[in-house]
Amino acid sequence: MITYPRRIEAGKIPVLRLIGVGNAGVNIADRIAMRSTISLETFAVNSDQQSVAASVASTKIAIGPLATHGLGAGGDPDTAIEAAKESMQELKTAVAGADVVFLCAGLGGGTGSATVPILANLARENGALVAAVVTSPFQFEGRRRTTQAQQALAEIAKSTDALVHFENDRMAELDAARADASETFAACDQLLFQAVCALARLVTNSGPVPVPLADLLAVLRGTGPCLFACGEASGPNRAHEALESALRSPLMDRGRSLQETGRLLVHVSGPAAMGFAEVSAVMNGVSKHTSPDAILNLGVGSSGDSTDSLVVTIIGRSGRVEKPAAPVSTPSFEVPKRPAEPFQPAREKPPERSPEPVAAPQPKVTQDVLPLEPVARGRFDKIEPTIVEGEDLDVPTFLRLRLKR
Ligand SMILES: Nc1nc2c(ncn2[C@@H]2O[C@H](COP(=O)(O)OP(=O)(O)OP(=O)(O)O)[C@@H](O)[C@H]2O)c(=O)[nH]1
Ligand SMILES: [Mg+2]
Repeated sequence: MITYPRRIEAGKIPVLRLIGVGNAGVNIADRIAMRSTISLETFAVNSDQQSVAASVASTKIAIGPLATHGLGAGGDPDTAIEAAKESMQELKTAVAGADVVFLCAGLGGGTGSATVPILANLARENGALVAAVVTSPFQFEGRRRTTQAQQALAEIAKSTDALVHFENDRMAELDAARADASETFAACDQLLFQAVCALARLVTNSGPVPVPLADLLAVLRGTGPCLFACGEASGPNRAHEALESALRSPLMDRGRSLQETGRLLVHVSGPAAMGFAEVSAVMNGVSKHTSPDAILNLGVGSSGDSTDSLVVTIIGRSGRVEKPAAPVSTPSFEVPKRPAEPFQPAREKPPERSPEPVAAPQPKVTQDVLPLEPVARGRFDKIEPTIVEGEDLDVPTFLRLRLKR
C-alpha cells in the first residue's frame, strides 16, 4: 500500500535535506553539496570525527564520541548503535523541520548501516518523506560486510518510503574498463549523486506533466537493486543524445537491463521551449528496449534555468516482468504503441498462423538454438561503442535482433 507523507502540501516549497551517514555517505553528501544546483540542505553525520571535520556539509554532527572515541565504529554495527543512542538528541535535530529527507550511505560498515534506519524512523515520525540511496559492498570486502549490509537493507526498506539500492559489484562488473578501485568508487559516487539529484527534481518539479508521488513510490519501493540512469544533452539532437547517454549509464547495460524491468519511470526535463516531439522521441526510444508488459510512467518537468539542456532520467526496479494486476495509479501519459517489428525476439512466441493444406506429412526438422547471446565485445571491450538510437551498431544485426532460429 502506498502511504503518503503528511508534510508535502500543494503549493508549498518543501524543505529538502540530504544527510550523508558514515564515511561513504558523507563523501557522497560532500560531492552533492559542491556540485548540485538543486536547493538542498546538506548534513554530515558520522562517528568518525575526522570525516565530519573535513566535510563541506552545512551542518556537521559527530555522533557517539564516548562509544567510538571519534574514530568510527570500526565496521561494528553494535558499537554504531551505542553511538547513535548516545547522540539521539543530535539525530532528532538532524531530521527536524525537513519535508523530504534523503539518506545516503555505503552499507556494510557500522555507522551508516546502523544509523540510516534510526534516522529514517525519526524523520518519518516527524511526517517527512524519506528516501534512502545506498550501496551494498563489493564481494571482495568479505562476507561479514555483505551480511551486515543485507540486514541493514532489510531494516531500511521497512523504515523508508523509497529505497534506491545500488550494488557495488554490479556497477564494477558493468564498468570493467575502470580497473582501478578508487575510480570504481568514484563512478559509484557519481551514480549516487545523479540519483539524489534526480529524486530531488522529481519530488519538487511541478512541470507540465508532474510525476504523481504514488507512481514514484511504486517504482522506488522494494529491496531489489534499482535501475537508474540519467543523461543530459543540448543542441538540436538533444532528445536522442540525452537518451543515448542515459542508456550508456553503467546499470543500463546499453539498454538491455530495461527488458527485465516491470515498472519504469521516465522523466524528461528541459527548458520551457521543449517540444512534444522531443518527449515522444525519448519515450519511443525507451519503449524499444522494454518488455511490452512493462508499465511506463512519464513525467515532464521544466528545468527552470536558462540552458537549453534536456535531461532524461530513467528509474526502474530490476526483476522479470510479472503480468501487472492493475496499475497503482492512472499513468499520466499514454505511451505510444510500439510499431510492429520485423522480427520478434526469440524468447517470445511466434504469432499463430492458420494451418496451410499439406499434401503429405513432412518429416519434422529440428534445429538446435545456437548460443548467440551477445555477452562480450572481446578485444573491442575498451572501445567506445557506436550507439545509434539506443542500438549498439558494433553488435552484429542478427545478434541485436536475437535471431536464434
Ligand atoms: N560509493 C562509495 N562507497 C564507499 C566509499 N567508501 C566506502 N564505501 C563503501 O561503503 C561501505 C561502508 O564503509 P564506510 O562508509 O567507511 O562505513 P561507515 O558507515 O563509516 O561505518 P564505520 O566506519 O564502521 O563507522 C564499504 O564497505 C564500502 O563498500 C566511497 O567513498 N564511495
Ligand atoms: Mg567510517
